[in-house]
Amino acid sequence: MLPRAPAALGLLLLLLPPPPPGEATKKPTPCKRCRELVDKFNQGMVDTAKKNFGGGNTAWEEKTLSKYEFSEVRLLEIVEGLCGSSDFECNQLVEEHEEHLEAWWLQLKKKYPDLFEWFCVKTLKVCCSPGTYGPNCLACQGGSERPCSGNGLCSGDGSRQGDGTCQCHLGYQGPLCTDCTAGYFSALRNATHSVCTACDESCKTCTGPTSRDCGQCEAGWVQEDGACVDVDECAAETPPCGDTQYCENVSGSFVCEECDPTCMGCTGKGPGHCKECVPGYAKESGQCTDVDECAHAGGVCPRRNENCYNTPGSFVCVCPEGFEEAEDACMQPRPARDEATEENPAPPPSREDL
Ligand SMILES: *[C@@H]1O[C@H](CO)[C@@H](O)[C@H](O)[C@H]1NC(C)=O
Ligand SMILES: *[C@@H]1O[C@H](CO)[C@@H](O)[C@H](O)[C@H]1NC(C)=O
Ligand SMILES: [Ca+2]
Ligand SMILES: [Ca+2]
Repeated sequence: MLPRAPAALGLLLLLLPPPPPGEATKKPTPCKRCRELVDKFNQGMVDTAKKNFGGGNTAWEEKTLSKYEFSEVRLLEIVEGLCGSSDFECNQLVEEHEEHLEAWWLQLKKKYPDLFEWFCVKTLKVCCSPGTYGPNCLACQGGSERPCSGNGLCSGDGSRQGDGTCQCHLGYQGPLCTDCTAGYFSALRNATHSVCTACDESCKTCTGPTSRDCGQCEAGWVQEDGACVDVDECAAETPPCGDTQYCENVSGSFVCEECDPTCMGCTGKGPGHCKECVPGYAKESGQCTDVDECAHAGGVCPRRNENCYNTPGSFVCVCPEGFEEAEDACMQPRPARDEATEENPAPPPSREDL
């Protein structure tokens, strides 16, 4: 018997709230739960192996060490670390089967060193050995040694579920995942192995790795001198991009990018590739640059005394501070006068509405 553990577990289980009803729908399969438990158990064995009795090798220490190694004390330590305190399902599983775990630990470990095989497959019958599936643990398609020729996943592999059929990895197809899909070619094929390798990006189908091995070209490539070469879509008679965009030829395709905002039409990125400039800009050593209208001889501001400020793409005319705007000039300020008394004879505030 495990000292104290059952009582402690029972108390723990009583104190725990029942699992929320929603959990039931997405709970892990019994096999997955068993596998997790075994993983934790194996980890517990690793952790406790490092523990206690470091160094020294006197006869007494060796004797004590081997005593601990197979002891119920060590088993209890491992079992205590198996489940999180709020993991109801895990604690239930341990409680239900701790006699099994104890029997394996004390008597069967030598004969059945793989706890997963002994506990989850043979004893609880909730899992299958790797490479087998279904209620009776039948061999997967392609055999239990290398299911699906090593190129796919066997449905239900290692569980008591599934139908043993293959879900092939990318590039493979067929019941045993030995055939290559379009876009892949067979790089190796013998009685037991099949390797499919991706074609060059220019091929839709191929018999080898380069653009010269294409059967059909991929969209965006054309057959030329025995190879598939990229189409320059930008050179098409009707350009594929808009008036405010330029076209960039890329492998298998093309992209349209917006012109610089200073351009009216362009052939590439930035203000240096404009066809024409937008109003307010002019080409200056090949680049569309803001025109400094204020620098024009004679000035651009129509009114007398007016100040000119250059802005990107334009300019503004404003009267100097304190000047007053008139039809055709900025007027010098008149001498100051008492505006408050003339225009705002402020009445004393009424208190009645407070
Ligand atoms: C098939 O090819 C694999 C991978 O190269 C090789 O390991 C295996 O021995 C080959 N089997 C046969 C039967 O030739
Ligand atoms: C663009 O077009 C030319 C065809 O003139 C092609 O040879 C070239 O490789 C294409 N692709 C890229 C990414 O430049
Ligand atoms: Ca292209
Ligand atoms: Ca300007």
